Amino acid sequence: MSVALAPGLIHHPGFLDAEARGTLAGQVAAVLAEAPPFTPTMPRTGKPFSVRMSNAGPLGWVSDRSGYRYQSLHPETGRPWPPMPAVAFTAWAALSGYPDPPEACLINLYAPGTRMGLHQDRDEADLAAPVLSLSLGAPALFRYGGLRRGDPTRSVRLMPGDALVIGGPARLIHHGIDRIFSDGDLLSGAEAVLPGLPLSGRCNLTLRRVTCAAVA
Ligand code: MD6
Ligand code: FE
Repeated sequence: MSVALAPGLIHHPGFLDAEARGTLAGQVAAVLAEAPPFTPTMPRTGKPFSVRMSNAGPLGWVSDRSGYRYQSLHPETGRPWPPMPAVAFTAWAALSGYPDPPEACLINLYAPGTRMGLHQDRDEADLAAPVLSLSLGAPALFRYGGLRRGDPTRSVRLMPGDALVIGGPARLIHHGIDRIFSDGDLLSGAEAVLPGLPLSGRCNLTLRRVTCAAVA
């Protein structure tokens, strides 16, 4: 079952069942053991994000005083990012509608009370590919708007196991996370603690194509 929230913005509630969520959580824990979460900082100001991050796959998204970019090495360990979780890779094949495999898997870790401000994902050279998001752990309130920052917004609750595809005419919409629901919120299906991960709260994976395929 899937729901078009807007043209190009497709929500797949419960895409990962409990078994797949458990497998993915274990695969994410293995990535984090090799590529520990880091705290990105804002370009120019150096203000820390409240969300911690890591990456898997050939390229990882990082942010520091010099800007946002993709790079092949962890900013603190200097080692390559680990391979992408297999469950995430399979989800891309099923949902992206894109012929080539993802190049980057950004892992966002939200402790209770953290949020992510309204932003666009536009650091990728290939905007023909969608971004695929997979959610684990605590539910979150996802806000989405339009191509202009001031456009009206709506919100949808992302539950553990939900997939969200942002592509086509929605590829550059503004979006963010307003709220992580905690233990006290008593939502059915909530998993307040992520098994195997060094954090309670929420984990979101976003899979992306970064580079444009070479023109033959
Ligand atoms: C999050 N997601 O769900 C933040 N970006 O934690 C994103 O920023 C996002 O869900 C691009 C495409 C899908 C997303
Ligand atoms: Fe985003």
